[in-house]
Amino acid sequence: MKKVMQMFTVIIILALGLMYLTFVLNSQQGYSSRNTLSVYNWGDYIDPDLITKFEKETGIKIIYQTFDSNEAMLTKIAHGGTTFDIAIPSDYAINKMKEQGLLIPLDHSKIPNLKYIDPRFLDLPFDENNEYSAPYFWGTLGIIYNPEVLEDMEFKSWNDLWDERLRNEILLYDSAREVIGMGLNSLSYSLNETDTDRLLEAKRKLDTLTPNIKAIVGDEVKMLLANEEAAIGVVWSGDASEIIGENDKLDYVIPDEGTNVWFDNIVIPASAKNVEGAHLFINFMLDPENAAQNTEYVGYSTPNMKALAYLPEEITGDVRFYPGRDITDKFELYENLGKKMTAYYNELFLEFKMHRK
Ligand code: N2P
Repeated sequence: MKKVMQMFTVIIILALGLMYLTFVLNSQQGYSSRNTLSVYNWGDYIDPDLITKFEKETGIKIIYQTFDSNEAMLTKIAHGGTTFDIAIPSDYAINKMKEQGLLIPLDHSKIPNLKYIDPRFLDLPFDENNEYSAPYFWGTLGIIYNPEVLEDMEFKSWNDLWDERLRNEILLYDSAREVIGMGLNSLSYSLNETDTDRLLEAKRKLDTLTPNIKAIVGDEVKMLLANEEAAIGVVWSGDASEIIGENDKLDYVIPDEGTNVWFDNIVIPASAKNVEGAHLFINFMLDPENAAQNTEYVGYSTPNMKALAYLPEEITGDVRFYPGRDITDKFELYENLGKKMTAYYNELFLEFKMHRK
């Protein structure tokens, strides 16, 4: 009997020890997830000083990772291996994430700085009432070119890119929607085309652009163009503004057929561990002074009305980067095309890239 009692005591002690250990580990994990914030953003898309400022103000340490396309970001978040508290996707990708249950709704009472966002950028079709997303930057896709190298050339149409004087001069992003979209635009088709004949036609047309393509790149596009290692690029407006800031010989135009207008918004992925910290971060980035600082650093256009007041007129008055609603209303937003069609766009883009080799 004594032995049984002894064994019983040992078991009780072991069980209590185990419970204590679990409690300590759990509370440590809770502590660490409350004190870190894992942020997933496009490359070159935040002023690093703002990360330091947020960390100082809140005591929360930011763990920062970058992506270079919505597709890469979606794959990583959907696979769930890494968890993020914040991500900054574009419009159609936000719609996809909502559909797949990959986001949690925002608590607007914790983001009072939402009031500084121009209503033009709120309540957009990809996220009505901004239930899941808060505006970060916006822009267009267009052509940046060096008029000194390309004397007498004008870019009135996307078709001008096919001019034989542009041999080995064009840089494109490694991004399916942008490249296939440009092919579609050049044929005056919709950027959300789902007719496979038209899509094949656009892909075949893009194949004929091959001799003019110098490289398919990521963020290095800015360095290559600013250093005049290529004379022309199909780039997002904010990259163009940054490049022109470094080399003012270059110019940015949107061809007559129109283009894509895009909106990058901040979201909280469903797997977030620090939802409280994520709201703090969103509100911090929407603070007008922080938003203005970020805009000056990154070069993209801010949707924050009050931030505009802190920015020089030469930035906010430049219609190439702050086109009015009358202009952007004529442009198209990428729509969420669904799984099958997205896969088809990606396949066409891959074939196009293979064709170059
Ligand atoms: C910044 C990329 C901006 C993405 N490097 C445009 N949606």
